[in-house]
Amino acid sequence: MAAENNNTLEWQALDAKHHLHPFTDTGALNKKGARVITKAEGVYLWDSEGKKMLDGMAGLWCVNMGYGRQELIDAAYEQMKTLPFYNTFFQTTHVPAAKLAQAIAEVTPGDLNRIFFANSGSEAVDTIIRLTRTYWASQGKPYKNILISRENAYHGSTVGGASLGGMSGMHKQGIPMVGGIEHIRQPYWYGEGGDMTEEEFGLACAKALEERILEVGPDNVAAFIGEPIQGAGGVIMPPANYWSEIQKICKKYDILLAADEVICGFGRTGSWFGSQTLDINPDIMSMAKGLSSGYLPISAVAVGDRIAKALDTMGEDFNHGFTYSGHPAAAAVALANIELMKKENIVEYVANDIGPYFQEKLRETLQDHPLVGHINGVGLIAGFALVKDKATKELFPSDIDVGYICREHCFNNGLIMRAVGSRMVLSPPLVITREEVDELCAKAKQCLDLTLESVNQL
Ligand code: PXG
Repeated sequence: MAAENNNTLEWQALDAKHHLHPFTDTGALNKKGARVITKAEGVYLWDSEGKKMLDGMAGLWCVNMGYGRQELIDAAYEQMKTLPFYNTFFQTTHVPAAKLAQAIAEVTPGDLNRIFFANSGSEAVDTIIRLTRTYWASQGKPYKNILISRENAYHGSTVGGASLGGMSGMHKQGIPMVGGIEHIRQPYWYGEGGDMTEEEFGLACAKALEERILEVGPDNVAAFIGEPIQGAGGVIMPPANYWSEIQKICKKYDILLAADEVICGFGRTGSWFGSQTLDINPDIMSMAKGLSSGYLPISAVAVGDRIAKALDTMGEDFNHGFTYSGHPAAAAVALANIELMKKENIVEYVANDIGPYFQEKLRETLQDHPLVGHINGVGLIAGFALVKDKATKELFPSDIDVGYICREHCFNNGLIMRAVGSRMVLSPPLVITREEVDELCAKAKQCLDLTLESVNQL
């Protein structure tokens, strides 16, 4: 990168010297220099070289209302002037936390009306681990403490979240992980369905839950947890019958159902929560990211009557919480974000207008591309595999990192599209317009062409 009239090289040098990045091979990054992002507006980002990029990932699946929203900026400023911090321990509350809890309860499905605050998706997931185990202990069943999750699930990066998630690369670096966690197969039909129909595969994946429950003993299983649609795993849409089967099994063995809505929540799928789009009735739900459109860190866990009543009657403290649980400035921003979503009817816009437009345009532009396997998604979340052979679904050999090649072409041509192995994923801000969707799809097509050229030259 040439940097004659700005400070890119200086910033990159500082970064290389002192900043350790998440999920990064630091040695490789520092040889190259990190891309320095300096400003953002609407659905666009700019780097320190003045390069403009369409942000097809809404930051990291979170800037749902887009960049530069004055309402959110003002909410943080005003709250910081009035009360920048107070805690919610020791029988204390403050107005933003109380109001935000109510606002969340109003949009969550079913009886999920009681809200616990944390600061990140990972902390919310850790809270689910502790809450579900505490629930069963309060019912006189402390042994009912196993959580069942799925391979290739992402539930965060704390020790609890990484253990619960099903990412083998993360488990490898955290041994020994938290105990009492089991993983079953993921419902990835395109990649793992073999000769089965989608329906048969959906049944088989749900059956895997029942088999595991019986293996470890139903009396030992506290909860099953899943993302309604797996996000970081590559946007894996489960077969249509999957969740209804999973719910039947949870009911049959009296196992709590936890939905991790950190990515699917707050309009992403065309409902307030992915659970509503996929017809899931969870007992407990984690949320983060879109809750504040990423402007400030905040997350929450919503619980239904069953768990709430147990906490109310436990007769002792639930010994869990964070200094910044319900942080006033973050809560004020999240509250303003929910108000803004309502004022702009953003959930309806995703459900009835821009979501269907995006899904259709994506298929129209990319489905016939020689590299593109089946495209899946709903609302403003989508993903597709990059394949060597469309007919056989054959993938590229592991020494060709086709996802990385594609991502680099995207960066260089003004589009942020994330690679998950050989799957490409998209999750643009919910405020994206039709013209911007057209631009996103045209750029994606151009970058797939460049990727094909690159792999053909290898
Ligand atoms: N649950 C789910 C479903 C998530 O997607 C978390 C929990 C953890 O949230 P925090 O706020 O602790 O990061 C997530 C986060 C990626 C990527 O590369 C995805 C996430 C985080 C970082 C990177 O796709 N999802």
